[in-house]
Amino acid sequence: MNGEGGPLDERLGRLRAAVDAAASIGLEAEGARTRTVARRVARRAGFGGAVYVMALAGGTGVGKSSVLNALAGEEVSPAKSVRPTTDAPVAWVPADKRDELDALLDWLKVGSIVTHEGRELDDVAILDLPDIDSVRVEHRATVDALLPRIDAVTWVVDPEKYDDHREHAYWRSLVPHADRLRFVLNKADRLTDADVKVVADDLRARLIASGIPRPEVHVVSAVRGTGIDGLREALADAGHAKVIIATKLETDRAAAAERLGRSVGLDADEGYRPLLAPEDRERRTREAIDGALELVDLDGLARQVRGAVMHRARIGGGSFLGRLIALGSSFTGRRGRRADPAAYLRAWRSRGAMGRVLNPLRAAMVEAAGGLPASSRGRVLTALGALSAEADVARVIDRAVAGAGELEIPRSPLWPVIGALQVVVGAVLLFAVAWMVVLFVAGGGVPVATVSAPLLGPIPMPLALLTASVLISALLGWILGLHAGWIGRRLAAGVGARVEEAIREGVVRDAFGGLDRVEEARRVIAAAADLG
Ligand SMILES: Nc1nc2c(ncn2[C@@H]2O[C@H](COP(=O)(O)OP(=O)(O)OP(=O)(O)O)[C@@H](O)[C@H]2O)c(=O)[nH]1
Ligand SMILES: [Mg+2]
Repeated sequence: MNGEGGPLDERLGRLRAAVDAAASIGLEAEGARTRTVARRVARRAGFGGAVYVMALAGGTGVGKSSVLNALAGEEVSPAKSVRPTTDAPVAWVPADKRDELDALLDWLKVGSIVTHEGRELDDVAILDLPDIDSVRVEHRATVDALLPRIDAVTWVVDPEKYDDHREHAYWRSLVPHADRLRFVLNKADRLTDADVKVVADDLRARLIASGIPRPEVHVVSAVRGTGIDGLREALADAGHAKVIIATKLETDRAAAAERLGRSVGLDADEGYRPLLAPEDRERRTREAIDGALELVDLDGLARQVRGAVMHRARIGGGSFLGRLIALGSSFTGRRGRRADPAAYLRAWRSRGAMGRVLNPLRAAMVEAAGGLPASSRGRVLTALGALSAEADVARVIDRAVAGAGELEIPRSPLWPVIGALQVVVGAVLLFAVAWMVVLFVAGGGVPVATVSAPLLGPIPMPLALLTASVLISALLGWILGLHAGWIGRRLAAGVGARVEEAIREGVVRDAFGGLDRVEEARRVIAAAADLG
């Protein structure tokens, strides 16, 4: 049983994978229905293909049993005028295939088996079924359970009974199997030749209206035997049993795959198409990432990092006053606001509404779900993550910022050197101040050395020292600031890039991950439905 999509086993394997894929995105019921078909097809294929099963089906009293008896030339299944007559399926099978048919007939729950020696119909097991329309509703249940397992159907009608809404419903359900479906208009003996033509044409028209494009109609009379030879020949010439079975099973498999495909918005005519066009997906992702980055505020983060580095530099290498201010800021909490990257990142929620991330994400989900049938939309939306979107986004951002702000603020060996110089300069400054105080107290009685500065002339030594130490301290502070600023910027750039990358990755992988999972499931289903 090879077909376009490889051996049946392989095609069924893809169908089973599609069932799992459907279940993984919340479409368990659709998957279960498909699995039932896959099992049935595999089971039937397992019984082998030497003999195909053809069932005579139709309303009560149309002459199903009579047609079988006429084909057999003996009474296989009692035909009576009381209705309904046949309560359980009866099989008429070639005697030499009887044994190998045992398991198959058992699966079909056919207990009543009559064998024949005829050569003509040696690759078909003909089943006479109970009716589909009598007061015995269990008859109909029997037929409904059996029909999907049958390889070919011959639908029997009589001149009185061929326009029943129940029959039409059956015909429509058999449309995919039209190639293995034929019709018998029985009791032709009750009509004039002219009426036979009228009724047969009318029946054909109704069948075409039911979706069967070229119905094969046999006009017979079971009691008179007219048309029976033609029907027997047609059945004998129906083709190889193997082919009939294979095409039946393939039809079932393909229909099940296509139906599953429709539940995830796949159209057999269009082929595979993602729910969300890649460019829309990209745009929504970009919007969500931008929104998340706004909340995280990379510029603010950079300021915090630079502030933290500056703080550390001041403590290590600041002037006396600078260190005092830095230490003071640690205690007053000012540093927490201006130089604590970790706390700043953790507080991302305070910087705006999550809608900036959620809205594009939700829009993407709604756009994607727009391509789904209403019956599965809700469940697939859940699989897309619609219900957990807010929590997912919060988790993505929390995870992206977690730890990123716990920085090891680098210490430069330059800072303690500057710090030591600041101590020396500070000491000189103190010395100069003290000297000036002494001079002041002495009231001019003490001679004082001077240094001569260009343009300014002689300057008292303490004043010169004071000025120089203030200038040098400022210069050292400036160098410290420059250096710390440089380190801070580098550090901030690194942290910013890491956080940005983590946000990007988190949004793409986690927030939009539902779309990936649903799309992956759809691809598996598309492969099963040969939509590659
Ligand atoms: N006139 C005429 N009567 C027929 C013909 N075929 C069957 N009958 C009669 O129709 C009645 C019902 O025939 P069955 O063969 O039992 O019909 P059935 O479709 O098997 O009916 P159920 O088993 O109840 O579903 C019997 O009385 C038959 O004799 C026919 O070609 N011409
Ligand atoms: Mg019958």
